[in-house]
Amino acid sequence: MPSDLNKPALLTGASGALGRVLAAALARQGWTLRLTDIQPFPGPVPDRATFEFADLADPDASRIHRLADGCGTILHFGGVSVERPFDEVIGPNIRGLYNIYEAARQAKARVLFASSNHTAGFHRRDEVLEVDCTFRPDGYYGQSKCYGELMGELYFAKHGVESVLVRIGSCFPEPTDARMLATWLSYDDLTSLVVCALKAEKVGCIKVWGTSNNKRMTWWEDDDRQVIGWSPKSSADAYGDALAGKTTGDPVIEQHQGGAYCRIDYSRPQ
Ligand code: 15L
Repeated sequence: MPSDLNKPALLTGASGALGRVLAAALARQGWTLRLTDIQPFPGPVPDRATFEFADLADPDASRIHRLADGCGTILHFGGVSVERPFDEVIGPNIRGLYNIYEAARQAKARVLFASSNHTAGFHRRDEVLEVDCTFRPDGYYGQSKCYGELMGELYFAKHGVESVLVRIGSCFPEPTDARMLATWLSYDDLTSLVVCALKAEKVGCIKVWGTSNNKRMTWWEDDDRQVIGWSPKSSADAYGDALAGKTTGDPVIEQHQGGAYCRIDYSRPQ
């Protein structure tokens, strides 16, 4: 199911931080976009894009299905994007994921799923992980991203729906603490990754670590980026001297890759 470059791409979570970055950058590059979110799109909708409200968690998924109809790719950035109580996560990230994959199946579209490093957050920082490492979610949010990756595997095995499952590290304008020397993903590298996923002829179901070319601190290696020809250009290394000492002093946070997410509601005796 190669992604058809002449078809629009559906971007969920378009009003969120990464959605806004992608909507602007992809529109600038000439991609035709359908944007959707449960929140209004802040500011003017870019050229070649349309915006429509949708609730991912709505059991009546007809709106999502209609939005996906005719699209070559669904860029799925919608849903809860930080650790939250279970009841807040389940609708958008579990039911919503099902709605997105059913929409992709009907539209014969590829999915790029914005997964997260929090699928593996309870791995220790002295480990270097391959992308097929054991899931060790650090909360309900991370666990919902594990579910999302498994959904991608299921829909490829059973229906041939292709997925690029991107384990995003920390995608912000610049790294701001020591952890991000390993986890930072620049906006430019995020955009180039998405464009590679849109353009690739055939992807199957692949997993990619979403981090820039960070060499000073590396926790993640051996993924499937060569399938889409992605090669990140930015690096957190230049921030190393300024940020290396910017830590919290909390062992639960500093020993685990997921950082502060591991600490939320942590109740093991220490
Ligand atoms: C994520 O998955 C979040 O969406 C983002 O807000 C950051 O917290 C990031 O992980 C991170 O680990 O830094």
